[in-house]
Amino acid sequence: PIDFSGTWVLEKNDNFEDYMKILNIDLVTRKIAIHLSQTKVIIQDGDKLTINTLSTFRNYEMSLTIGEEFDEYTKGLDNRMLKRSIEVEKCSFYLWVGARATSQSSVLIEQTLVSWQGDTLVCTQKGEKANRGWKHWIEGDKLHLELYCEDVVCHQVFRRK
Ligand code: RET
Repeated sequence: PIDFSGTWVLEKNDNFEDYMKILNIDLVTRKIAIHLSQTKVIIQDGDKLTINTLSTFRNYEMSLTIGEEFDEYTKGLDNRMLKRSIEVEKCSFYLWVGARATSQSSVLIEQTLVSWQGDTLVCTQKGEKANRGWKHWIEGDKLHLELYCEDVVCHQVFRRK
């Protein structure tokens, strides 16, 4: 399969505001996040994938195995908890407390799966929000990321650093 590894700098970010809104991200965070320069650092090693979304304000890191369902806790984004099985069960108490500390609402359980669809990496985030997920693909020398939730689509384009 295609190798997404590398450092990628955001150069286009269509509809990010609506995407954050549909995830119920608060106004202050949205106002900051919309102007951020974002850099994705991707390490792809066989079916292991680490995706780091870096900014001067906050980072978001995700480590996963392609084809294996896992819990995702979207800490610092919409703070939804995406339930994982065995491994994370051990520290689920801490995740739980962390989630409660940052959010007044109850903790929501979602499950995330990333898999290949041809040369596109497709992620589904099952949980409270319908039709939530993202897709990564490469076109020419650009990395594309489509983030979607319900009827909102955000399209990001990155160039290699
Ligand atoms: C930032 C800054 C703080 C506020 C928000 C952010 C959004 C991050 C997102 C990351 C998505 C990452 C994915 C990676 C897959 O390749 C930039 C951390 C809301 C939406 C889907």
